[in-house]
Amino acid sequence: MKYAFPENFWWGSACSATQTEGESQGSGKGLSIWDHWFAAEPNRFHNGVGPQNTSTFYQHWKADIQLLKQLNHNSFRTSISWARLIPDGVGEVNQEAVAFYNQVIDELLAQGVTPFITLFHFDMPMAMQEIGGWENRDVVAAYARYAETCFELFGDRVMHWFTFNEPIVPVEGGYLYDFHYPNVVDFRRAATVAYHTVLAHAQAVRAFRAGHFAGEIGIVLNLTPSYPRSQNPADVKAAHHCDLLFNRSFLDPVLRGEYPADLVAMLKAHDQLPACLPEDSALIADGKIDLLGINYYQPRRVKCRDTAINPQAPFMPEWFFDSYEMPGRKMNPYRGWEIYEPGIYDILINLRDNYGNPRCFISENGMGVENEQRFIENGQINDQYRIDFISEHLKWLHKGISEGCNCLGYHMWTFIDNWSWCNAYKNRYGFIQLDLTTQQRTIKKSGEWFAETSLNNSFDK
Ligand code: BGP
Repeated sequence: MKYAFPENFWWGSACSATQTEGESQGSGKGLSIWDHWFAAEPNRFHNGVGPQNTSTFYQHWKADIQLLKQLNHNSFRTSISWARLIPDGVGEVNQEAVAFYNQVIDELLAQGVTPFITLFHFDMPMAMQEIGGWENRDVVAAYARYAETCFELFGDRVMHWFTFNEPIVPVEGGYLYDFHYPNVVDFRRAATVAYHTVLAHAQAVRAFRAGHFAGEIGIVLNLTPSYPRSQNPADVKAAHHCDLLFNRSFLDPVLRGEYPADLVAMLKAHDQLPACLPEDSALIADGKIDLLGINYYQPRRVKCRDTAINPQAPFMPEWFFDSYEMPGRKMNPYRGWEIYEPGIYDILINLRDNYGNPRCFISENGMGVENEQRFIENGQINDQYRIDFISEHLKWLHKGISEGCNCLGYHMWTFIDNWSWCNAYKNRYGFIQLDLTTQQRTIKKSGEWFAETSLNNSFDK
């Protein structure tokens, strides 16, 4: 069967500044929380590999953009590093960074690859973290100024902006589950961070609209459909709570301009609401987006709790649910994530039916695999598993589009194998293999498959 996609469908991949640029301590860049945390606790990072030398895009951007072209990308998402552009978070702009991002954007355009630019991908400048990070409203204002600076510097050429990538991840990692700096475990502080991130997003959208910049502005959210173990009302309720906490906490403000009433009620009942100012709701209403990026890796399967809550333990999302391991689920054992292709379709249908069918695209989907060298045949990684992963997801995406969903493209995570935060280079996601010693780049079989698919705007299966 042939799966053909709409005209001008976006085919590409995504990455982020911290994970690819390297040169994290030079060229005028300020430190981010990642540089600081690695210096303090290198043991937290797989094989002690930190953010200094990630994939050397800062040196090899020109050759790498050639490779993008070779993969027939018509679009590509990366992020601007706030700490590189404005080393102290506020104040002076680093001209070397301006020159670097200008070159990258210009070269992408020259090669016919549309740049999609994210403004914040987990990388808080350390100077901003030192004054409280997202817990401090001054940082919200500083972020809005940084966003405006980016629109002014690059907005004549960048037509697709994203305020945040997966804004819930720094909330979960940094303030609940101890996998990002500052390793706080405190729900109310987490809720404040999430709330201020939404305000920061809305401020940036306001600045974008007020400046009448060309193009469009959106956000990238990791949406994890919540599936209950059964239709028992207790399980269904657990799934509803997860949906409120992990999806709708960002999805509703950016698409509907307000928070779900049940989420607010739920946090209020547990005395976890952040401090709100009267003018906040008008600001949030102004944060409605033009384009939604959807990152989809895995579903969330839940059931109602089997055990009573320990009243001494910190208040956590898990007070409302237990994770459920569905028998027979398909796993990516390297990352420990379930692979469930219909999830992509369920997300799109939910957006179509409950959110007015917004303009959206899949901004990340991917499969991290360990020790891929074992699949080398004639000098190339034969990653048939990745081709199967992509094509099975694309089938469901195709079904969504054929049923009217407004999905405009598909970007893979990622282009060249890159640095996965605390997992460093453990799991490889790229279309292109990276030799960490020589920095040599070699296209994998999936890269060739994707180039072909993008060229034909279709694939057969
Ligand atoms: C997403 C992030 C990416 C990327 C990817 C893969 O959540 O937007 O930055 O890293 O996941 O996950 P990981 O690197 O943790 O394996």
